[in-house]
Amino acid sequence: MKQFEEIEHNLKSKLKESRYTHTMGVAYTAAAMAMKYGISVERAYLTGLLHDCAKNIPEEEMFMLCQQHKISLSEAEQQNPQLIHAKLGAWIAKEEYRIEDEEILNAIRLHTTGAPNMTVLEQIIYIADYIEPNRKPLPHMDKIRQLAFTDLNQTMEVITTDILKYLESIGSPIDSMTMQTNQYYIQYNREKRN
Ligand code: DGI
Ligand code: FE
Ligand code: FE
Repeated sequence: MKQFEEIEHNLKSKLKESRYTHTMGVAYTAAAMAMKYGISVERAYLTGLLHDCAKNIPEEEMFMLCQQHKISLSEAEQQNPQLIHAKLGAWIAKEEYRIEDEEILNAIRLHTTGAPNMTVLEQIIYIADYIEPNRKPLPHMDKIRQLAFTDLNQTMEVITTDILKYLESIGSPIDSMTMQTNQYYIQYNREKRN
């Protein structure tokens, strides 16, 4: 998108090529989902662009930046530094990219673990991150991609359930927020059915 050319150019220099490709995939997928769910296409695209802006910062530097700027880290984040890019990304979006829209910053902050009761934009970014066309094929991806354009709350349940299964299978530490997100959407969808 023309108005975001400068950000795109900047991200291209900061991210690995495959990460930049993924980033563009998330931006366009989020834009398409915004059309379907009736929210701002520009905001969805911009959030997609920035969601992984901290992804290729070396681990030591991530820890240093968090300490410097008093960004507190959970147990799981300390054990698994890959999780930090979400929080740190929100900080960079604000300080370096001058984003002041709190919902955009929150969508970046929550894009890895999710959270209970997310807004439509937050859900779209979380889901677009998982389904964008450049993602390597994951279990029942075709179904999830269809569901993403049918029902956001159900998609949240399916994706978080798959992620938890995967993390358990590889014995990776699970952030309590990932757990809470899954439980929230299971409960939400159950109540809606009744
Ligand atoms: O940055 P991306 O690769 O585009 O995707 P992402 O931000 O969703 O994060 C990558 C990984 O984080 C993904 O494989 C799922 C994983 N993840 C989500 N919640 C947790 C988690 N990993 C751990 N260890 N613990 C979690 O609670
Ligand atoms: Fe990410
Ligand atoms: Fe991503």
